[in-house]
Amino acid sequence: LGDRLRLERLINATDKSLTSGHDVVAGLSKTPKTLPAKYFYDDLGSQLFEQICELPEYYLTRTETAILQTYAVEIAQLTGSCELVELGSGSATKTRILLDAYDQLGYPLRYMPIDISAGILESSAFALLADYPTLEVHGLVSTYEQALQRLNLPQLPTRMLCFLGSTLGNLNLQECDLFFEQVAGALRIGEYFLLGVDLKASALKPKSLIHAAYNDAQAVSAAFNLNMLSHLNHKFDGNFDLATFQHSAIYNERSHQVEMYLTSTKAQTISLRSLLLTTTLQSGEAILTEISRKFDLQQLEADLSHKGLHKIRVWTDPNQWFALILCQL
Ligand code: AVI
Repeated sequence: LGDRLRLERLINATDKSLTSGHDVVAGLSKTPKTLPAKYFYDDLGSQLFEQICELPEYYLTRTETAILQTYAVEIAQLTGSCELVELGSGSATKTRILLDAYDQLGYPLRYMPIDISAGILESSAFALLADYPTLEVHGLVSTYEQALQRLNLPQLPTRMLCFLGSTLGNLNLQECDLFFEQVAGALRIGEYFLLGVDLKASALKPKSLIHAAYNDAQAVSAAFNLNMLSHLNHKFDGNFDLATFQHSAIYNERSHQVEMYLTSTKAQTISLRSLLLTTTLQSGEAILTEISRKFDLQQLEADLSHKGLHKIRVWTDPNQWFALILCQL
């Protein structure tokens, strides 16, 4: 495989500070308390997320996959030959649909997966190289911010930056605004941005559907949510007792977002020793661990175009649950 694979770590896994933990301290010092969603994704968390994607209730992945399967060749025809750069590549299952389309049109296959979890990045890169004999992979173990700064370097081929799975929904309004700016800053004129987003509840999309996706019968979502605490325990020498927290997720109709919480079932004191942080929780006190925003297409297109990312085409499923937007800088 040698010359077809390059993996670079912009973050060091043995270094206990994915960040300084400053964001954890800030979130737990607020009322109500919050924790940053990126701490879901240690290797186990990434695996649990892959399991979520296969749950019957989690319609997002299969709906986006179906849209990609239907339109990948059209996407490849619109962009022409380009390198695929993917933020939050995970297992890269959906990427294969795009690679197949570019391959079918006879374009060379280049892929730059970017993920915060080294384990999943490596295993997905090996699997792709085995299945695509001409593919070249240059992976980055990195946060989105680091990677986008890094992409802002002169490179030869045209690139299409892919951000699939509605991960955009996990950013709040300000973060989203900044993210679009960073994307626009990382791309050169004429390059592409392919964005997959989950849409708001509507006549064709009951709220109960969205609710069930985050409250599955097998409780994988609950395990995923709780795993953040064990990740924080390892990373910051913490003493969260997972048995004293309960998962919940609600669809907030006013803000069109799912809110995921971990609620303490008793009054307790938590410490994260390497952060020198001690905090108390009341019985019944909830920590917000994630928002998952659901989008209005017109609003989103306006926000993108405001940052110079102009819509080329939009594709949805027949029920308009999910959308793929191709933009060009
Ligand atoms: C990664 N992200 C798009 C998922 C979502 O649906 O917001 C994370 C997730 N949280 C709970 N289930 C899945």
